[in-house]
This record gives sequence, structure tokens and C-alpha cells, in this order.
Amino acid sequence: MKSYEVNFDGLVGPTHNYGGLSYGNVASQSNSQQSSNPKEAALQGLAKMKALMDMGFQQGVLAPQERPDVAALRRLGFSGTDAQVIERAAKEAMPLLVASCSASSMWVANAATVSPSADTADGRVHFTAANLNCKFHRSIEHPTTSRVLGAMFANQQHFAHHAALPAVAQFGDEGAANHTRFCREYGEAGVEFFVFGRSAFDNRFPAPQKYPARQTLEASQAVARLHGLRDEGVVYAQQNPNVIDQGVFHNDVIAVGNGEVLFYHEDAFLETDKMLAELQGKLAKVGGNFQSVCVPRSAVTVDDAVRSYLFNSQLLSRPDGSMLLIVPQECQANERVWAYLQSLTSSGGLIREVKVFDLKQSMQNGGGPACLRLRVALNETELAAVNPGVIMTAPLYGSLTAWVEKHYRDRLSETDLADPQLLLECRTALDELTQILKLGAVYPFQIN
Ligand code: SUG
Repeated sequence: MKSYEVNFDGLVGPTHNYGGLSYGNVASQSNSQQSSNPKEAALQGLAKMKALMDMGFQQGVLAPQERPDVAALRRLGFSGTDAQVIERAAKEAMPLLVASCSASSMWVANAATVSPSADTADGRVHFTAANLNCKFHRSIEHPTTSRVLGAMFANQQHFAHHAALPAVAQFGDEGAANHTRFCREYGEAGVEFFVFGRSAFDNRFPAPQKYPARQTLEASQAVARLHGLRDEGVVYAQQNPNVIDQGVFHNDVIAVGNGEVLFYHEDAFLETDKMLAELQGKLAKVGGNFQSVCVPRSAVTVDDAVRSYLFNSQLLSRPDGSMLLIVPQECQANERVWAYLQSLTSSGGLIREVKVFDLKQSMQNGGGPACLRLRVALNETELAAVNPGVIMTAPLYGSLTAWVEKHYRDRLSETDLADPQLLLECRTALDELTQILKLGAVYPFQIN
């Protein structure tokens, strides 16, 4: 049976703004308070989805969330009508209003961890929504994420959904941003690679000194148990705490993998040789031939990687078996990174082509091409069981573009977030979106 990696991209929500909310994420910190352009952000994301679809890849779309999250503000003690809740939060606690307005759900690599059916004990595709509990503005995403994923992958014969892990730091879980799967074919059993930043209960693992390590070993282990993965099909590795302290807040800022290939920076991991040997050995047991491409620090520094987001690229398999790298334009702007990419694609290796995308609006918050997509490996039968409303087609691209043009502002600054009109605009837009994507009622304002 045929199988595919389907990229579900997060549609940027109408409140996209630069709140400076993510300590440890250099771009989010340095662009704090700049005014944003939500319309441009959404159109940039849609252009990437359309381009991949046009190249023949399977592409889907994941809906944004209801923002401002009035319910979250109510839980923090703001009361009255929705407009009063927003007005009071703006007056008394602007940072909380800003957090409740974040469009951060666009970075759907953090939405969930997904294990394909070939890897799981019950032969279903498993999803665990990420608790994202390192940052308040992201910790409020998972209930809606679960409802949206439930509406997209509703067929219980093929899809199993798990609620987010307990929302405490010990089980900090950032979803697929720290999860990679290696396999020969998408429909065959593979090796799931979980990268953690620290251990909550075992102090033998060194932790970063400056910035938070968002993903714990214990969270990754819990996800592997929930999904029913075999020990032989799992490898855990620790991210180098020094790179976390340099702004590598997820593994997908320093490594990317696909098929049998891991593309990574020399400084990405601790105990790299041991880890590579384990990946090689476990992939060989399921018939795969693990290959790694190490980018040396002499060619690209960690700082280059953080600024250019070289590793936050999408590594895609083409029908002839070669690979294509989708990179943000910041890679072209960095001389060393661009020179490295030229030598990589001309070296006769597996990665043959680089395609550059303008994702500046998202990049300025630390979200590159890979952050914007959630990968779901599906066989033909499973793909046919996905809600067809969320699979990208030329007509859907047309409808979503028109929807963005109609509802989105082209400028948003912090003071605009206090405008109760913004809430109404967002709800009107999202109500229409659930009809376009055939999701049913998934947002709090539609349910309560
Ligand atoms: O969680 N930025 C996101 C970026 C997530 C990128 N995802 C992956 N690497 N997979 C984050 O730090 C910034 C929001 C702001 O500052 O307004 C933010 O949430």
C-alpha cells in the first residue's frame, strides 16, 4: 500500500503579533513590541503550502485558535462581559492580555507528537497534544488543539488521541519539535527519535544554565508509552545544554530528519556517536540504512544556525529518492550558511536541491518552515479517512486566501490587542473558517 508524509501547516491566526513572550527564543525576544502584519504572515504561510502542493507533496492545513483567549483571562480573575475582560486585562495586566492574544498555535510542530500506525502496538496513528507548559501563552493551546485534531482525524478505527501530559514542568512537552522519525518507507515500521533538554527526576543529565530546557526525558518517555512504541523502535538523546543556552530552544532549531537521513549540527547533541550508533542499529533491524549529514561548526556556527534557521528546514523526499530542503530566506542572507548549502547540494549526496521561502513574519517570532508544519505519516487508507476539508487543494487555497484578505488586518501593535473589536473580528473569521475546513464546532465561542 502507498504511504505518505503529509505536512499539515498551521494557518497563521488573525492576532499574529510580536509579544516578546518566549524567553530563550532569540527572535521572539529581539522583535518584541514591533508591529506585525497578520495578513502578510498568513499569506506567506499559505504560499508555502501551495508551493509544496504544486510540487506534488501531500499538504494539509491546521486551523488557528480563538484569540484573545477570554476564557484564559477569566481563569485569571478578570470578569464582566468579554469586552470588559479585555479592557480590565489591558489596564491591569497587559502582559497577560498579550499572552492571551498570541497566535503561537501557528507553530504546529509543537501541537502534538504523532506516531504512524506502523510503529504503534494497536496499529492506529497516535496523537498526543503537547502541554507546552513552559510558556503561559502556549500552555493554553492544547484543549483547542485536541478538538481540532479530533475533528481532522476523527475516524477511531485509524486514529487515537491522547490528552496532553500533566501540565507541570517535570512533564514539559513541546510535541514534534523534539521528535523525528526515521524509516525506509513511511508505511513501514521505523525508529522514533526523541530529543530532550533535561531530565526532571535524574540529575545525572546536565541542564542548561541560562535558558529553559522545554522538553523533559520523562515527557518523551510518557508519549512513547502512550503510543505503544516498541523499545526497539525508540531512541532517546539529550540535546546539548550549551546550545539551548545559545538560543536553540527546540531540537528542530539544530537538526532535522526524514526517511533514513539525519541532518544535524556538530554541536546539537550530547554523546553523539553513541546516539548515531543506536539509530543506525535500530533502523537496520527494520531494514533501513541510517545516514547522517553533520554540519561542522567550522562551516556554520551555532549562532549562524540560530539566526538563519538552517535546521528548521523541511527535508522532503522526492520520487527519485533524492531529497529537497525547504529553507527560510534568512539562510540565503547568511553568507556562511548559503555557501554551505551550495556545497551540500553540489556534493553528489542525497540532498540535491534547496528551495527558499519568505516566512519573515513567522521567523521574527522564531518560527521557520519546520515549525509551521506537523508531519503525519499515513498510508492510503488512513489518508482517505482524514477529514477531506483540511487537505490542501487549489480551490481550498483560493478560499483561504480570500478568507485572509477579507478578515485580517495588515498591521497590529500592542495597543490594538486591547480593542474589543478585534475579538469580534476574530470570532467572525474563525466561524467562517470552520465552515471552509468542515471542522464543526471546535472553538470555545462555538461550544459554550
Ligand atoms: O514557542 N514563538 C514560538 C516559536 C515556536 C517555534 N517552534 C519550533 N521550533 N518548533 C515559541 O517560542 C513567540 C511569541 C511572541 O513572542 O509573541 C513564540 O511563541
